[in-house]
Amino acid sequence: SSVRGEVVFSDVYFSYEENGNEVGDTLEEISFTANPGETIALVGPTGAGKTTLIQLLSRFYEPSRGTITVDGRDIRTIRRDSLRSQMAFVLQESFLFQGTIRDNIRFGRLDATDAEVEEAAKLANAHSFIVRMPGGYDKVLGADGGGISQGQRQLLAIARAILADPSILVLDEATSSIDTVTEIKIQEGLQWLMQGRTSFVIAHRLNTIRQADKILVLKEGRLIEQGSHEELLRRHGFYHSLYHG
Ligand code: DGT
Ligand code: MG
Repeated sequence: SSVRGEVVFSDVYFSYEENGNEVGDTLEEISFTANPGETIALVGPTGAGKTTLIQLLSRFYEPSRGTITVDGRDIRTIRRDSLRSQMAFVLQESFLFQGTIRDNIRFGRLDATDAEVEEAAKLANAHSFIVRMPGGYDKVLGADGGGISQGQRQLLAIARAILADPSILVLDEATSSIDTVTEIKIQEGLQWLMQGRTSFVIAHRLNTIRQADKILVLKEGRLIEQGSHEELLRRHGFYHSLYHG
């Protein structure tokens, strides 16, 4: 079908291992449904398990109990590369490799034409900064993305994700300062990118959280509350106390 990107966690547990020993449950009893196209905000204190939960979704780690399905299929039955090709990641430190800007964007879909790369860069609001740089799309980036700012890295990651056209998106919002103009460009690019895709956002900005279809509130590895911003405020629980400081 055309509607894709349903994600269901059913009673998922996970423990990190150290020297072959499990170190206690990092995630416990995690159950939720993300419907196709929804934006899911993950919130909770540092160490709550937000990043770990996302890593289970991409099979970077495997749950010790419970199941995760994508579009009805247990992800253990999906090859990792095939699973990951359904997903795109826009992280705080987005991954760039040594190569041209064009090739870094094209990493989203290796058979894309130059025209498709530039179209994606325009939709991501990255085109204008790229063409202003010496070399433009052919500028070679260092392995550390040298020569471009953190905000510009994110714009490139958004362009790459638009080109990849995944059904599931994972975003880790920046906490560090990005200049206002770049921040607006990032937000616009993300809005375009997130349309019609299931998006998991490790959210730091209040606006993102308020606009999410569903907020998952994690605390010490447990999903203690879930619902919309309004629903959670009405509960007067942990989210309410987070929100009101
Ligand atoms: P953040 O990014 O600081 O807001 O925190 P979260 O919510 O992303 O937390 P997460 O998933 O990184 O960590 C959850 C717990 O798991 C926390 O107690 C630290 C622990 N942990 C994270 N990564 C590892 C790892 O690679 N090995 C071990 N042994 N423990 C880890
Ligand atoms: Mg984290």
